[in-house]
This record gives sequence, C-alpha cells and structure tokens, in this order.
Amino acid sequence: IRNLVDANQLKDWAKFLLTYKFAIDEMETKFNILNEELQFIQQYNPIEHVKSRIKTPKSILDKMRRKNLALSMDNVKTHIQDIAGIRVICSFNSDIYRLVDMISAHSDIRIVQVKDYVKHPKPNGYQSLHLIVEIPVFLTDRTERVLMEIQIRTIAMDFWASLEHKIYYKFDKQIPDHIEQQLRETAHIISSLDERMVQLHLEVQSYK
Ligand code: 0O2
Repeated sequence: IRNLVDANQLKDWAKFLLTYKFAIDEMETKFNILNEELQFIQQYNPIEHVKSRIKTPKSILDKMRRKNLALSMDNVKTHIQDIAGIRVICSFNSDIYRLVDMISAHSDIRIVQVKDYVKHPKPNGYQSLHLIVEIPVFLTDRTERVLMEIQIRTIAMDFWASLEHKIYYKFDKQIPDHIEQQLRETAHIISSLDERMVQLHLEVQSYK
C-alpha cells in the first residue's frame, strides 16, 4: 500500500484497518462472555481457545488483484470480507452449532453469510463453519459497521486444517494426488473421531 498511496492517504488506510482490529476486540469479548457465562451456569466451557488475525496489506492487495478490483476503501470494505478473522476452536462438533445460535441471537450482529463445511466438507476434506457477520464498531465520531469472518471448528478439524495448510504451501498449492488422497482419508477419520468424542461426552454427562 505504501507504494500505491501518498503519506496522507496512508494514515487514512491505517485508521480504516484499525476499525477491523476493534471489530476483532469486540467479537473476542462476545465469545469470552459466552464461555464464562456457560462455565458459571453449566460448569462447561464450549470454547477451547480463540485466535484472531488481521489480513496483511499485501494479502488484501493480492486478493483485490485476483478479483480485478481497483484499490479503494469502498471496494476493499465491500469485497474483502475477511480482513478481520477470528477462529473459535471448540471441543465438540455440537458446540459449533450452539455457538452459532448464540452469536446469531445478538441483536447488534447481522449474519451476512453462512458456509457450513461441517455438514458439507470441501472436496479436499476441509471442515469448518464460516460466518460472515457485520458488527457495529463505536468510534469517537461515528459508528462503523464492519464485516468480519468467524471460523468455528473442533480441535480435531483445526489439527487437520493446519497440517493441510502447511502441505498446501509446501507443494506450492499443487498437492500430489497420493497426498491429497491421504488428506481426504484423514478428514474422514477426523469426522468419526469427533462423532465418537461427542457420544463419549454425552455418556459421561449422563452420569452427573
Ligand atoms: P487465511 O490465511 O486464513 O486468511 P473468499 O474469501 O470468499 O474470497 P473463499 O475461499 O470462498 O474465499 O472463502 P472460504 O471458503 O470462506 O475460505 C476462507 C478461509 O477459510 C481461508 O482463508 C482459510 O483460512 C480457510 N480455508 C478455506 N478452505 C480451506 C482449505 O481447504 N484448507 C484450509 N487449511 N483452510 C481453508 P484464506 O484467505 O485462504 O487464508
């Protein structure tokens, strides 16, 4: 961005990107509150941990180029919906839908899109539930509505996705067929592991 805009605009861009950081802060707080309240009322934490990231300016520019869009704040705001990304890792697949329901019930959040790769995994085996949401960020002089991506998945799904991500880049996005096949097989194992873990968890809970 530094090579494409002048110094004054650079400050505007920095301020623009800061709103995405605030959106992440707000969303992290929402998930922390849900987790703490559930711990208090049910002695149960659905969330293992939360990770977040802001897309780097370089990867925003790359995505704009891939989409053949001119670089403007309006275009970025409308077309790059994952500048702010938050990943929520849960213990059990049943927690994924509980969290989606609880977050969807927040009156200040608008659900823009749901991509359910848990019910419908990607052909490579990738499983995760993605939400694009719009959240208000309250600034000194205005309220900005910010789009962000929430990815919700189990520990096992996350384990698979992080290995697949490394393999994808190691082979420069051209994974050999036999490795792709093994990834699909391990994704099936991940699904049945998640299913067994949730059954085990329900059985243990029935002893309480
Ligand atoms: P990073 O580094 O996580 O930011 P779109 O954003 O709508 O143009 P797409 O692919 O339709 O693109 O969005 P989708 O399906 O919601 O996926 C977006 C993100 O999900 C990716 O972000 C990854 O984080 C994750 N993801 C999607 N598919 C896969 C997959 O097959 N394997 C793994 N490991 N992760 C996946 P980025 O921008 O690619 O990367």
